[in-house]
Amino acid sequence: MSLKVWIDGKLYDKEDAKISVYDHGLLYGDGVFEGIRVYAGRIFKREEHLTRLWDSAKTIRLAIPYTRDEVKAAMEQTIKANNFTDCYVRLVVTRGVGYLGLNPNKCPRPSMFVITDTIEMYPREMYEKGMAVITASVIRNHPNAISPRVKSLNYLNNILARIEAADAGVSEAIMLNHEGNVAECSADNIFIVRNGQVATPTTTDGILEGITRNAIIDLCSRMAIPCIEKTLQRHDLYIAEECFLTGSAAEVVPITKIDGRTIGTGAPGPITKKLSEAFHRHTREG
Ligand code: PXG
Repeated sequence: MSLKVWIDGKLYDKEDAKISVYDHGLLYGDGVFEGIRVYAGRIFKREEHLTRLWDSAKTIRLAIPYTRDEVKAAMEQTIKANNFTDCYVRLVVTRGVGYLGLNPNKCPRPSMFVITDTIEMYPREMYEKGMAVITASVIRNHPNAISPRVKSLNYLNNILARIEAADAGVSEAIMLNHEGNVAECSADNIFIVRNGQVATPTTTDGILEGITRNAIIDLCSRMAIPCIEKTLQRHDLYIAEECFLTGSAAEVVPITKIDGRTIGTGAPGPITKKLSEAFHRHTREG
């Protein structure tokens, strides 16, 4: 049976799930998206993801042509049609079909689609042994251009950072912001640990405010692990005792090498392990 994809109210077989070459999402990257996980049949942090989708759309002046309840129903319908209990959900809203030329007013109706599928970001081994990363030369979006807080359909800076990572023989790249401070990775937020304190860049340091990031901050508070949001420089990364990445797809990934420097002992650290285990428990609680 073919995978079913929801496009504007109808389910299509994956092979037939197509959008127009005149859609401005494709022509100009004019649109927004969300990447969500389903654990044991429950859509993890559903409300947070929907809020971020609507916030992203608001900033790019895109009116989502469905209510929140309709989008929830579309997700449920697509997950059910594919018999998934654990999967990844991609919500995409584009400006819709228009003409050549930027003018968004010539796109009468935004398009929306929902893909449910499996996703594996990094090999299993990296979760156990840790991952090496580099810092990329390409920076995260300037906050006065399209804000990095918007999950837009233009990920070119992030993709260029990933190409730099691949050239260096590693799986991920840390991106700095326009001031040269640490922002985040291509599709994950970053945390460090030093002297028992967890730290992550602030939401104004040029990052997407990750939902997994926020879950980790909450877990730290519940577990009485000190955690602060503060501006970090590359030096802070190099001298960290532990480092890890967080994201809906990646979950919690230990980082053991940055730009050739071994982090801590070179193995995933105790606080990283504790938080990763707590996160996995949390995904099953809802
Ligand atoms: N930063 C960026 C730039 C992201 O794109 C995150 C941080 C982590 O945010 P969440 O809310 O997921 O904790 C993201 C998320 C994909 C994919 O298919 C990408 C993301 C999430 C899920 C899937 O590449 N990016």
